[in-house]
Amino acid sequence: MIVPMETESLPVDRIRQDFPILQRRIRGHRLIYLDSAATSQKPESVINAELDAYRKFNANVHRGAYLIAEEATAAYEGARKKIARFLNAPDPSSIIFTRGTTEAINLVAYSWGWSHLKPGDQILITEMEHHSNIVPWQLIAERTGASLAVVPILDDGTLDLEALDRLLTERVKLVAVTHVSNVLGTINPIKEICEKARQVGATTLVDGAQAAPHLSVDVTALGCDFYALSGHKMLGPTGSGVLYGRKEILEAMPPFLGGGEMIRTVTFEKTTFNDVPYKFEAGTPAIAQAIGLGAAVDYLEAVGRERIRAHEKALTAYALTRLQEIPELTIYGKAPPDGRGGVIAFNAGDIHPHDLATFLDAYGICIRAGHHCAQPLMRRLNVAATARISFYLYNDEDDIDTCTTALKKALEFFGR
Ligand code: C6P
Repeated sequence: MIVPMETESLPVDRIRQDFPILQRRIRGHRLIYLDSAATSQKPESVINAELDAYRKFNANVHRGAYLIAEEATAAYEGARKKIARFLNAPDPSSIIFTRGTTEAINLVAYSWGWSHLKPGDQILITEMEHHSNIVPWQLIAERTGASLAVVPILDDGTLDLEALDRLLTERVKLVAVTHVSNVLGTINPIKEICEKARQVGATTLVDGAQAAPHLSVDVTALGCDFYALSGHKMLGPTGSGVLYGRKEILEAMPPFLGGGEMIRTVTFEKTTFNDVPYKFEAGTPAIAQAIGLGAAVDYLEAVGRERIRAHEKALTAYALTRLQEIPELTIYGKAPPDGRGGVIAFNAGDIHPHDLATFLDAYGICIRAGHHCAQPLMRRLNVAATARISFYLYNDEDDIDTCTTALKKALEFFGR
């Protein structure tokens, strides 16, 4: 890993050398990856950590009575400790490995939601949620008789906090809110929302899919009950993710999936369950992926999360300035760079975002186009889809310049 610590600014050229895929050329062009909100690229150290898990100590965890099984268990549990430290969770046992944010939220919905919600209760979400933080709650509401209430957004793409105050009544048993919007980039005031939720006795779940990779997340300071994240968006392998839960709440929750590992004793009459976090990790977990995620945490910490955040904030400000040079573009979300993550969604007149993405692909530029799994938000913005660029520690102003130039060419090409 080549990450000098002596400079304040990120040495992007050197960081790029750690990412094998960024050495690729696409149709004769340097690969410019502007879709990290969908999934991030992986540094060599993460790829090697996962490979090593298979090459050197591949065995099941918590079971084997031989050396490589002990090594696999130590590496897997070591990754859990790293993530607990990364999130400032009080205890590694409050960290549950999942396949990603979606599975983490579903775990809470089916375990906590199903056992706690009843007719008349409300689940408060927001208009900017990803489908992962909408659909599981709808499914649980149907089963329990609870209902969904939705905090609207304002025209600038921030949450309507006055509406939140009005909606946050004693009927609300759960507030489930995204930390950073995957479309608008808005960073929500999670600490304040959790504080307000606590005052009415509501439990809180934060969808951290777009926040944990980019911000210094401290679950203790935020005061949330649950925090969900996706490892693959923070340099880790696909199939890795985390649910942080406050230990007292996790201990009181019924299991989600049943099977091996999550039990203490099983008879045909009755099963008793393992301690947390194992109670929620039924079956053989994604061992190599969790170990890879531990290596991703090492990498992010070596670079420094404050530095990454400062870099992305500056890059977002620069990108907004460059994109605003193109009068045909409509940019969605007007939070200032201080209050937004490195995500910019836009449309170029009536050019379909998929056409735009295909045009940019010819220049080796990867952007996302579509509804971004946020159809209710698309409806609020009055669009079917948008184009979206998103940044990470391996992007720089050159990427933005090349993308801006290609967008201008696209407008010419499509005759706008
Ligand atoms: N958003 C995007 O391109 P999974 O798929 O479980 O790793 O993450 C789901 C998820 C949950 N919440 C938010 C805020 C997200 O952005 C995502 C994933 C990707 O925006 C894929 S749709």
